[in-house]
Amino acid sequence: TNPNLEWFRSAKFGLFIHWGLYSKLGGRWNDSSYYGSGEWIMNRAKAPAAEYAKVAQSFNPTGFNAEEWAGIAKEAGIKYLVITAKHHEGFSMYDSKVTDFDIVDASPYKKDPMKPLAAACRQQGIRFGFYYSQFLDWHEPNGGGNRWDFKEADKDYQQYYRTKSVPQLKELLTNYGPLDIVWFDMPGGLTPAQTKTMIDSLRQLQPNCLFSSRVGHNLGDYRDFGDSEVPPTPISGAWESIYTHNDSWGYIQHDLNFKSPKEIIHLLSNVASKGGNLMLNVGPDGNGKWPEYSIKYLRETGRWLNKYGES
Ligand code: JFZ
Repeated sequence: TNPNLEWFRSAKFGLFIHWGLYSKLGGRWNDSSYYGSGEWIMNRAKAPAAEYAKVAQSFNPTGFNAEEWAGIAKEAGIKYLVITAKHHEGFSMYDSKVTDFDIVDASPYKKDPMKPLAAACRQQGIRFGFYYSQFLDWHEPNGGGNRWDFKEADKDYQQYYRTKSVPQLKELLTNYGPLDIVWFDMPGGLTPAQTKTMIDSLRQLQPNCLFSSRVGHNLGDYRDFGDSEVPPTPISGAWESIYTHNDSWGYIQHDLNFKSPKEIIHLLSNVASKGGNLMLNVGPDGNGKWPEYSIKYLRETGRWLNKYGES
């Protein structure tokens, strides 16, 4: 068995964070409002890439406070945190030299929030990782998924991997200290052999970092179940269930359907009893603040775990 998995197998509770330009939109594009999967709004509205990119010009999350985020996670009993470095919209939430479509170059915020967040997590003893959408990228002509601006027949996926995806993954695996997880999502455009070559080159940078199963072709280190899915019986091997706190991964202003502390604890014990980890998602808003109920309910979950949990 893989010794890198040791910490993961006893972690039980992780925090997922979806944060990007969609967080600023909060489920609204022009005059339409959307419910669920707020991070998919560009696709659902078929927003032209050039129009959508303008959201960056007013994305200024001055309310972001890395110590506060890590502090709430710690209070909640969270053992690892995975945050979106780049979701399908294509916007890099960190300082990337590969593109200008990133938070430092394209937004008035001009700072890299991932640097202090990685540091604050380490300070709190919380393991840290990045979500990275390695294939879907609706901003790029050669990225996967955007067929409303770019013709499928014109796409060169290899070119996308070579010029954006792989160089960005290398940045993430180089500039943020030791990472515990790279959470890949929605594979595509590569053969098993090509995926293997990519993974091998990334593993060289950080041999101890775990890669999620959605890297594709069974080359990940642990198994992820589909969204909001818990297996019916105990499962051997390392695995994770992912759920979101309300009904969307990315922030939706009009979604207040948050799971109560009681529901979170039931979920945690259901998953833990079958040998897995629960990674619960929170969607901060465009100002960098978590929904009030996410803060409140996660803190209450932590209080319960302190009293009755084992760890
Ligand atoms: C993906 C993303 O498209 C989504 O926006 C979010 O980030 C989520 C965590 O991951 O959506 C998926 C991917 C895989 C499955 C379901 C939703 N699946 O395997 O069941």
